[in-house]
Amino acid sequence: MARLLTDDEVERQLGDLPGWRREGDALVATLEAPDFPTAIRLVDEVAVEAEDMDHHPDIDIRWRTTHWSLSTHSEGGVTQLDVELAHRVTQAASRLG
Ligand code: HBI
Repeated sequence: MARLLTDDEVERQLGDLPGWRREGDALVATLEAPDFPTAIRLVDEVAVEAEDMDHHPDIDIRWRTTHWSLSTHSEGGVTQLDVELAHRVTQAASRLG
């Protein structure tokens, strides 16, 4: 089971995650897609990765804008699972353009 990361560990790993920040017990990011179908494709791609990880994001979808909040609910904060999922969201977004 993933353990809670210390504040320093989170800050250090956010250095490799441009566009992401710590907000309370979650890592958050707001991403802009070129259009609504691309925003939905991003959510769809991440859904497959999240299911594979058995670790799921909270997503707010508004037209081309998706807001992502990643937290390990069972631990009540940020774990390495959230960092890994943030990388996968970022990679999927860069693949989709
Ligand atoms: N996803 N973000 C997130 N946080 C969790 O604590 C979590 C999850 N997906 C599944 C899950 N916990 C558990 O139900 C399974 O790991 C058993």
